[in-house]
Amino acid sequence: MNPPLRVAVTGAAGQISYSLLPRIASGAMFGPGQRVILQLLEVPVEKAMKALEGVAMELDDCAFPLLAGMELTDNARVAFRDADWCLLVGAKPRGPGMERADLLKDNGAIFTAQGRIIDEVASAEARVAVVGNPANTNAMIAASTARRLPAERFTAMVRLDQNRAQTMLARKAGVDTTAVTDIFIFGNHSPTMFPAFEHAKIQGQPAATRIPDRAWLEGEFCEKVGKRGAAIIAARGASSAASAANALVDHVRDLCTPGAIHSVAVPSKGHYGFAPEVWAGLPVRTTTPGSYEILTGLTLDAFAQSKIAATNKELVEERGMVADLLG
Ligand code: NAX
Repeated sequence: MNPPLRVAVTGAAGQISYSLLPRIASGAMFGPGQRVILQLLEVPVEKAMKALEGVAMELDDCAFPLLAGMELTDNARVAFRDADWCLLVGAKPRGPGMERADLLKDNGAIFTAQGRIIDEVASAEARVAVVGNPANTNAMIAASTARRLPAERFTAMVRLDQNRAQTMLARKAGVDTTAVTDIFIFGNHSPTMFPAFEHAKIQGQPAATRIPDRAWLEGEFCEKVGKRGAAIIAARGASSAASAANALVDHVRDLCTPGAIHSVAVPSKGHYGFAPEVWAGLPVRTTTPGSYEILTGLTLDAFAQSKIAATNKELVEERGMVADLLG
């Protein structure tokens, strides 16, 4: 058997992690033959650390065969030491009356510090996946501090948006979700992101052929994918957790699976009209485990270009708001 992978998870006592950690420990993320050591980071607050102890007790009580160890800590250096994967879930939530710029700055400070420490102490092969919002910009900030690890190793999650779009297309066409492929998310993990339906396929045919309702695709579909997070909060009284954890499992598993084609927020390098220095959701193909190439050559009509321009504008604005934090 391979040596255990060290997986650092921040925000480990939060609601996403509560759904995520059992999935990692059960083998859903790295496969049924791969043991894992969980390195769990929380804030240095008694309540949070106590809650983390409770989570660890539950993981113990699952007797997962693949769980080779756990470390519970409020020290980022301990959490990220020799980590193969760093899953950055913890972030400061937006409080009442808080401006977006303040949220960006507060989280920017967290991700500057964590990016720097990851770069110093994580495995030379470390990969980073950011979930904590604003995820794209947080990934960019963390990557900007790194001197040893290449920027491409820092990704942010747009997979929840992809999964939401996949199910919505399947429902509309009356098919199983597995019949829907190649639905890619472009841009920011925010209501501006664009689910690019024109490349999507349903049972191998263009989605627009199977769903000939262009007004629905451009209107309700895009809007509902973008605002799904708010709809969950309105219904559940809390933000998406199980589906976010599931999306992170998909994000990492597909990044470990050569040939997988999926949406990931990565440094755009100017593809598809995005500013070169922002982290944008883009279609990628995994090349070797943990590495990917951006899929190029997809055509974008005027509608798609206008949607991409809007989400790129937001990413560029976010970058401007944290310019002083970039390393
Ligand atoms: P919770 O508030 O339940 O948990 C967050 C946890 O992070 C808390 O336990 C907190 O103590 C901890 N934390 C805060 N700062 C930390 C730090 N510097 N180091 C370590 N731990 C820290 O939030 P939860 O529902 O789990 O959501 C976590 C993040 O995911 C939020 O930023 C949320 O906005 C974001 N989301 C991102 C999604 C995406 O698709 N990219 C979707 C779901 C979710 O909204």
